Amino acid sequence: MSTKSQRDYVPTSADRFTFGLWTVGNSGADPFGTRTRVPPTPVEIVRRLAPLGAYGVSVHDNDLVPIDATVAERDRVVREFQTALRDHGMVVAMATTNLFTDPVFADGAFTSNDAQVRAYALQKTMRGIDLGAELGAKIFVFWGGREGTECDASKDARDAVRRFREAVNFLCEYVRHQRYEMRFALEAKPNEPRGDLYFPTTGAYLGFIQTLDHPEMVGVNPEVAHEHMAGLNFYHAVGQALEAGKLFHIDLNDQLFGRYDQDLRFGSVSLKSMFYLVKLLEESGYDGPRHFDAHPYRSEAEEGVWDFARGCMRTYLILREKVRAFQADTEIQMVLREATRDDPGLEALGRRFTPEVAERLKRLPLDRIEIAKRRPHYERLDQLVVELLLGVR
Ligand code: DIG
Ligand code: MN
Ligand code: MN
Repeated sequence: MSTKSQRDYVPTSADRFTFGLWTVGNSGADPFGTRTRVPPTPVEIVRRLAPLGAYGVSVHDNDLVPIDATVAERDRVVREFQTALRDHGMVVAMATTNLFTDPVFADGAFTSNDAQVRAYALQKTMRGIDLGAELGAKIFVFWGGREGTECDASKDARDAVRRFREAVNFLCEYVRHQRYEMRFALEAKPNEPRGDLYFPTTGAYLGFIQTLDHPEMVGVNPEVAHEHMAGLNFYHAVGQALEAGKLFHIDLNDQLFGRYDQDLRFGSVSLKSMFYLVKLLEESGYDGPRHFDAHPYRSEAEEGVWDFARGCMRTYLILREKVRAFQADTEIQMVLREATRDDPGLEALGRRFTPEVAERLKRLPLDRIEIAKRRPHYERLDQLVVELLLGVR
C-alpha cells in the first residue's frame, strides 16, 4: 500500500519539468577530481527521464554535437536524438550555446578583445540557434560564463557592454531573418569561472534588455544559485522579472550563500525561499518550463543520479501542495488581511499626478503617531509558515 507521499508527488509532463542534458549527464568531475561515474548518453538521458515524469530536456550545442563533428556526423547525432525524443514523448524546451569550455573563449566570447573570437562566437551561436530551432526549442539561453575579467585593465567595462549588445542585436536579427519562433533569455551570474562576470545579476540584465534593438524578443533566465552567490533574494529577483513580463525561462537548483556555484538539487537547502518561489510561479500563471540546472553530488553512483532527478521534481510538487495549504489556511489568511490596510481613495490619489492632487496630498491630516500604532503580526505569520512547511499545520 503506497503512502500519500508516494502517491501524490508523481510528476507528469503536464508539470513541465525539464532537465539540462548536462545535469543528469554530470560525470562527478570537478576542478579537484576526476569523474566518479560514467555519464549517460543524451539518448539514455531521454529514455531514463521520460518514465520519471519529465516533460523534456535542454541542450548546449556541444552536449549533443561534438565541437569538431562533420556535418554528416552532426546530422546523424541529431536524427538519433530526435528519434529518442519522439519515442519517449519528450521535448527540447530550451537550447543554448557552449561559449565557455573551449580555450578560444578564455578571455570571453562576445566581449573578447579579439575580433576573431567575437566573430567565431557569433558563428557558433548562429549554428546553435539553428540546432535549437531544428529540435523545436522556443527559448534560447545566453549564459556568459567567460564574459568577464580577472584584470580590469584588460578592457573598458563599457566596451564589454557594447560588444555584448551588438552580438545580441545581431542574433535577434538572425532569428527574425530565419523566421524562427524563438525568444532569448539572458542568464546572470556574479562570478565563476571568471573572477568577475559582466551582468552579474538578473537585475543588471533587466536594465540591459531595455537598451536592445528588439527588447520584446529578450527576457531573463534567473538561476537560484547565481542570485544566492550574489547574496540576493531569489524570490524578489523573479518577482521583478515577472512583473516586467521578462521571465522567459528559469534555472531551478539550490545554493548556500557565500559558496562557489553549487548547483544543488532543488529545495535541498533553502526550503522557505523555494516555497515562496513556487508560490510566485504558480500564482503568477508562469507557463514556462520548470527547468532544473543542477547536478547530483560527486559522491553519487549512477543510480543516485536518478534519485537526484526524482528529488528535484518531488520537492517542487510537495512545495506546490504547501502553496495550496497556505492559500486555504484561515489563520494565515487572517493575519495577512490584518497586516494590510487598503484605502482605494488614497491609493487612487497617489497613482496619477496632477498639481491639484499634489496640493491635496500635502494638506491631508495624516497623524504619523496614530498611524504607527497599527502594527502587523509578522512574527506570528512567519511562525505559521514555518509550521506549515514543517508539516504541523
Ligand atoms: C550555468 O548555470 C548555465 C549553463 O549551464 C547554461 O548555459 C545555462 C542554461 O540554463 N545555465
Ligand atoms: Mn549555476
Ligand atoms: Mn544555469
